[in-house]
Amino acid sequence: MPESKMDPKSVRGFVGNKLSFSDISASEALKSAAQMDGEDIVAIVNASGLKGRGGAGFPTAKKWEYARGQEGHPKYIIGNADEGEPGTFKDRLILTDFPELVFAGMAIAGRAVGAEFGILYLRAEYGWLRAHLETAIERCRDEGMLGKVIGGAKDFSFDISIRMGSGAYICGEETALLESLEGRRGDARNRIPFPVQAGYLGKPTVVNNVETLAWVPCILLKGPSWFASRGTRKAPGAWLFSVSGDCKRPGVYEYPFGTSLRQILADVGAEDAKAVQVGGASGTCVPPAEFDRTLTPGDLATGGSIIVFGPGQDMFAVAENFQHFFADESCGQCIPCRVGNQRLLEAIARMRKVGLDREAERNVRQLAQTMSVASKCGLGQMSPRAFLSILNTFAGDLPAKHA
Ligand code: L3W
Ligand code: SF4
Repeated sequence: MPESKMDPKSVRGFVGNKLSFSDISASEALKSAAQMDGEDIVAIVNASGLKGRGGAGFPTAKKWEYARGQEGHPKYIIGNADEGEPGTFKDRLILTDFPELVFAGMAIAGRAVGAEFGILYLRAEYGWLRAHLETAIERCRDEGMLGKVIGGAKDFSFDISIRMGSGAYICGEETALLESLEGRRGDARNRIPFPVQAGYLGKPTVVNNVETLAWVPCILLKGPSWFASRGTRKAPGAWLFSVSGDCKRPGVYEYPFGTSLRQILADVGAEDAKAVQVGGASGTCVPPAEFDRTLTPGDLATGGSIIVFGPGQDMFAVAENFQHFFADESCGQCIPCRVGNQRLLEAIARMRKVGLDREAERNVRQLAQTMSVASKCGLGQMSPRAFLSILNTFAGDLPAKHA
């Protein structure tokens, strides 16, 4: 079927449990934001403890506070919908089922920092969602949720346009995304300056993940203590997880931070898992002895994705598959990532043929270490992680070393 004809609702996938978003009215949240000034909004988001859901967990209120304090104008709010981490599809569900919450979150962020214009940067592979999202934007304009007078407040103006991604994983990294938005190749920029200081067109810019934005109207309506009452002290709130792989009930699930991996595996029908990849290809591969670990930044950091590997899986085939992805997606700008990912791929392929000896293991660990410290952006820094965690636990999946 041509992509333009795909019905978002029919490909949205299975929702495993009740999502908090389903009870929230974006319009009511905007009316409530219209009664507040930017400082009040930042204070409420700060009290909730909301942290970024794009993978790094940076405090949302702090980012907004920085942007609010900048002199430059105009300011911009970017919704990062370039969801490209393998095994991750929770933002797609949010865009399908709750687009108004994302747009309301962007408008509220705009009121908080003093921005009147937002851009949703939509993953190229989600092009079939564009018409659905444009219709939702039109509906928001018609209902006074976007435009010149939002929630009845004459000083609350915000509008959004959609821009398509470039089909490259690196463009999910915020500075590469900005390059791409400005019409250049999606190469990561050096930070400092951070986007809040000099982002889109050199102006103060907040880049937030889709899910982060969707939580904002929930926090405004239900209160920061409602949000913080779930999760842990250090990681308040809940997160949406994309669960895929060898399990009976793959789909999107909402869990508070601090939920154990074992609990999730029971819910999705994967008690016999051989391993679980937490955080997509850039994440960590967890063996059964560690299934009591919890999904929380201090323990298992997660980009919202869980891939289950059943008893029959060869974990080095998995590592090779992830490595192919990184070698392919490296933007090529810096040597540790460009060359390192290719070398790592060759090393894994060789190990799968001839096994592993001490020298090969030492070399490959050194290479991985260099890549994680010397690569310019998250892609190169994180890319050896899955392989290393597989090497630490599943070396038994390799053939015995030949002389
Ligand atoms: C102002 C400071 N802002 C940090 C901001 C920064 C960014 C956020 C996190 O992502 C993970 C990795 C990738 N003043 C600031 C400041 N910020 N210090 O906080 O920054 P950071 O450096 O902790 O992490 P990072 O390098 O941005 C690392 C993954 O993010 N990644 C994300 C992709 C996300 C999507 C998506 O949301 N659709 O694709 C890409 O590399 O895997 O795990 O905003 O500016 N002093
Ligand atoms: Fe490009 Fe990789 Fe360097 Fe990032 S780490 S700038 S993706 S080559």
